[in-house]
This record gives sequence, C-alpha cells and structure tokens, in this order.
Amino acid sequence: MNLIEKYKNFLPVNSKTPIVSMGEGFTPLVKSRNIINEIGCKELYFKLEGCNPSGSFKDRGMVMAVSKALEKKVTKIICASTGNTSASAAAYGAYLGIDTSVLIPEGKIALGKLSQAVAYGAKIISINGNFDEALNLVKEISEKNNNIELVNSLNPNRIHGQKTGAFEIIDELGESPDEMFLPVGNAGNITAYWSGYKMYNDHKNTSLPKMVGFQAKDSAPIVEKKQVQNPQTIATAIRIGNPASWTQANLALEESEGSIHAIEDDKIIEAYKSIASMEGIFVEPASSISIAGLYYLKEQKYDFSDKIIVCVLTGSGLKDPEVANNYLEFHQHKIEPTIKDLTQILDL
Ligand code: AN7
Repeated sequence: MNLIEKYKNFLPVNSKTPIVSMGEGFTPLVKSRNIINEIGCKELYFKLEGCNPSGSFKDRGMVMAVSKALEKKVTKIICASTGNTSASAAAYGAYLGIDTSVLIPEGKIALGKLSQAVAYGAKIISINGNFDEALNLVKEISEKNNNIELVNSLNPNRIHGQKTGAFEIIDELGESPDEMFLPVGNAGNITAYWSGYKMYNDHKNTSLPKMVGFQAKDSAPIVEKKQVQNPQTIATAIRIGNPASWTQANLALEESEGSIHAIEDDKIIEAYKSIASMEGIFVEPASSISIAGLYYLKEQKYDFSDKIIVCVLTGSGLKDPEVANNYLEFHQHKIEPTIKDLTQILDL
C-alpha cells in the first residue's frame, strides 16, 4: 500500500505530484498488556513508528516532502538533524536519486542514525554546535538558494505527511483516543498530529484528543517558556533548545486543552527499560519519554481510569546502541556446550 495514495484527499497532492513510496506508514498499533495494569487507564496503545523504512516517524513527512520536491524538479535536499531526520532524508534521497546533505551536531547523534546516513550515501556535515545552530544554517542556505529544498519540519509538506499518523490511529480505533502522548523536540510532530486530528474531525466528526507532550528536563524550552541555550539530555533526538514549531505546539496544547511536561533523564531510561521488558517493544530513549510520562502523570495523581491513551513510539531502539550498551545490564550465562550444562541452566 502507498501512504500518500491512501490519504491523498487530505494531502497536498495534485495531478503533477509524483506519488512515491518506500512502504512508510501503516505501522502497528499495539495494545498494552502489562504497563496498562500499572497505569490503570481504560485502554492503552503504542503506535510503533520504528517500523517505518528508516526506523522512525520522520518517513511519513519525508515521503511527502520529497514528492513535492520532485514535483518542483528540485535536485538537492538538505536538513539539520538530531539524527532521525537525516537518516530519513538520506534514505529517500538514495531511493529517488536526490543529492542529500545533512547537518548534524558533532558527537551528539546516535550511532545507528549516523550509520544510516553514511550507508545511504548522504553528504554529512558535522558542525561544532548544536541542532538549533544547524537548523539556522540550513534555513538560511535554503532561503538563499532555490535549487536546494529544506526538508526539516519547517517545510509544510513534512507536517502534511506526518498527519497520516493521526488518520491511521482513528481508522484503526474507529474514533480519536482521549489522550495522545508524544515526545516533543522541534515540535513538528505534535503540530502534525493535532492538524491531522482536526482535519479528520472536520470531515468525519471523529472528536479530538488532548495532546500531551513531553520534553527532557534540561531540554524543555516549551515547558519552561524560554529558549534553552545549551540543551542536554540522554535522549539526543530531542536535544533541542529552540523548537521551530514552538508557536504551533502551543496552539495544539491550548486548543486541545492538553499539557506538556518535563521528564528527568533517569526516568526516561527507566521507561526505556520498562517498555522493552514489559511489552517487548524496543524504542530509542526519546520515544520512551511518553511511557515515562505515563508514570509521571500517574505519580501526580492524574486520573486515567476512563481514558483511551495512545503513545506514539517515534523511533526504534536499534537506533541507539550506545545507550543500550551504557544503560542495560548484559546478564549472560556462560556454559560449556553440553546438554548437561544446558539442562542445569534451564532448570529442567
Ligand atoms: C525519535 O531528527 O528533530 O518534536 O532532527 O527523532 O517533531 O521534533 C528528531 C526528533 C521524537 C521529536 N522522537 O519530534 C531530528 C529530530 C524521535 C525523534 C522527536 C524526534 P519533533
């Protein structure tokens, strides 16, 4: 199936738009079996965006952005990235033969994401600065040069594509959830989901969820209502101090009567372990912040009992082997290759 084709009536598609696909979207919505019992909500689902072709939700937006770039006959794309946008842009660039350049903050992107950009063959430009500085650079260069298309979420086509996540959730549940939990970095995704929910509600009367966002404690400009000069967090994907879609995120929070919260890194890591060991879902730290958020709000005595909640799990755990290495305890039983030893270790 083709994501843009399926939802073309809700997307900026015309007869000249080349509708391409690498199989993005149509990601599983998995029902919680165990964490739900600790949280005590009515229903809890996880949207597994790590199942997209490059392993994150970015592909939904990227496929729309590159389709529109092809329509305009642009031959080069560029983005700044904390990792996933660069992996996604590089993948679609390779697929479609578009020259792709990515600006990344040196030493601050997860190894899996960097490996992807290398493997797909993008031009990798690492800057001695953070994501926010990289974004300013690519914004300026793409404003000055018509032949290079910016594919960060400042590009409205990225937001259009990412709306499809909301459409899929409603199509599967038959209604909107009560609450939509998601990590917030550059704030494109919260903007996109809210716009998708509103669009479906306008057309199909599917009701609207509260948008509930989470930022890492030392990278929480929206929560603190001020720019963070030197953002820090183990969740490098959301190490962002001046989100591009800040205004739209505030609007989504306000219109949906939602909320946004700051979560400590050690809680992010706890949740990173819980979602894997309790539900069999391995996600990267930025994605586990929604799970940490469930526990955080429960601790704040938030009443979830009649709520249907969906957590968007934005990226695969395989993206960040270094965090796995540093924070998981690798218990192994070493035995001689004999049935006797194996029988003993298996308690048979
Ligand atoms: C796994 O790749 O900003 O709030 O440059 O990789 O829409 O930015 C990634 C962000 C959440 C935050 N989860 O989404 C980038 C980048 C994961 C992410 C976010 C990101 P936005």
